[in-house]
Amino acid sequence: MKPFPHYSKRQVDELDGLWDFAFFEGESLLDVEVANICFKKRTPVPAAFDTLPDQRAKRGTAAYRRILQIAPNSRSLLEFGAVSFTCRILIDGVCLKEHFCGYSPFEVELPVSDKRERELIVLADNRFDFERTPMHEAFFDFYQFGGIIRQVFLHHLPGNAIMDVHVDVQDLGNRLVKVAGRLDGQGVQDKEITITSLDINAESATAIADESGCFETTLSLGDAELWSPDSPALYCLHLCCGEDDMIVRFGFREVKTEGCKLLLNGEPVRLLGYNRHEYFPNYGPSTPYSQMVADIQILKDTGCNFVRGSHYPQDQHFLDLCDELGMLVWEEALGWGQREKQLTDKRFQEHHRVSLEEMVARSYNHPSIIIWGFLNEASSDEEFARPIFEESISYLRSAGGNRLVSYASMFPDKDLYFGLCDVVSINMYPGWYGCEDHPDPLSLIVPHIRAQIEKLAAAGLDDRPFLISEIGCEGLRGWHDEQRDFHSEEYQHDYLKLVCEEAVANQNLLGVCLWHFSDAKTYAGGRALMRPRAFNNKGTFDEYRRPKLGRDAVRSAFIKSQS
Ligand code: ADA
Repeated sequence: MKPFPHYSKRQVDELDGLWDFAFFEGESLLDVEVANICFKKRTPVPAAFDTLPDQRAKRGTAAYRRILQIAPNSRSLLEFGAVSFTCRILIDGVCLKEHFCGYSPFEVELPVSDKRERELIVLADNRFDFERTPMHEAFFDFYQFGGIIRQVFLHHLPGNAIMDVHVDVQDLGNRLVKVAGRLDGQGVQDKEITITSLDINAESATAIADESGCFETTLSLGDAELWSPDSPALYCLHLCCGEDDMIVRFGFREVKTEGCKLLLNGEPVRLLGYNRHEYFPNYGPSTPYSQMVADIQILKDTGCNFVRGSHYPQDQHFLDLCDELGMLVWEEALGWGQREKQLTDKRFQEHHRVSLEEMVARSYNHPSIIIWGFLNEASSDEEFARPIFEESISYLRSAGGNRLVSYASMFPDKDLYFGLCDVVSINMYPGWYGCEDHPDPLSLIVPHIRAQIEKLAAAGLDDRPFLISEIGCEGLRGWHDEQRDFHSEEYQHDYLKLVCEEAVANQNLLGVCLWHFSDAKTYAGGRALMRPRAFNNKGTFDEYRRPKLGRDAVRSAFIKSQS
């Protein structure tokens, strides 16, 4: 199944299935001699190769091969959902692309050939190597898997192909949308693109491509309903030009801030939800589609309207589901705790910039995404971070459509860039980290939240919404303790109860995004010292989505706030 956009004329092949495979343990993709690879094995795509028994937990370079059937002398393009960490894409032995962020979607156009059979080789290297892949670091508090972790599609393109279509709501009241895109190919100037609604009986619009192929027009869909979590109305537009077409899906909604409130379609909304890692046992980051649906059902059942895709761009299937089932989303680029070494490194800066562009390009039309984020818990308290923070914020503002911009900070008292954001977002762990000698750590939580609100007001930052972007504590499922001590389900229950009741009652908060939805695998070896089972156990659900005691506390606070 293909996530949106869809096509009815253009042929798009799903390349799911068994690919030829070889694995070079410990080796960099630079050291693998492609011409000499002996593809003795077969492996499934999509999947993280290091979740499979043959390579479980190994690091090195995986080589994948697949023969593509493409009509001779015709255009074609490969769409990759994500290849982790760093990869090379080769066609008929020639490297067409190197890609450096393991969670970002990207595309590669193939050179035209008179051959029908084309050999695709993908090299995916999951070793940590700052010099080559500075976006991925071993210190991130989540296990980073390798391989072709999301779906791959082969687009058979006509001479002129419709690309990069963005739909923007221009006038919510009149249900007016602007549709912009690009016709790619030779002699595109003056070509007509017709745009028709597939759901609403409205007049089609026509756009004319300029000399660079760009086109833009507006369309009014008079009877359309608004999109919201409670009523996630979606509409499809069919763009046609000659032999090519594209079906884009969008929703009518508007997000903005007014003082410390967030308004969705003019109505204030509180954000109540979870941070979620894309992780399920045995599949790692390649969560099955049905599990994504289950996760959204669980989130809704717990009274949530909001999910933060921590800490990387989400699978397009998950975002499609959030659009369809009605879940507000914070979508962020890959980042975790980067410091001076990374933030001032030219390669890191370049890869980060590309990953923001890839995220925005691919996720633009999802009405569910209301916040763009980036660089979770990076050094936002330091001047050396100014260029990357300023550039990222200004890029997301100008290119990101109708969305708010934020980042999750761990330096609330010294943060330098809050003033540039639409929403101030703070990760905090009162009553968990740093309270070793306190007799009653739970008593720290509510005062800490309230003090934070006062500090933001004193700094003049109460003119915009304040979101608790992370808060939580560990609870080991099945570990019960009469003393309700650390790591027990009881302590986690009491913790979440205090947090959620405060979050729904305190009018100075935009809401809370709990850390986190379900337990997820993290550091291996010695780095797992503070992480029993080598998992981040702060999930309200364990890795199989079995609820812990805290679920009821969250649910009753969140659901009460809806009534
Ligand atoms: C941070 C970080 C999370 C997780 C959390 C924790 O806030 O953003 O990814 O590591 O801490 O569990 O300590």
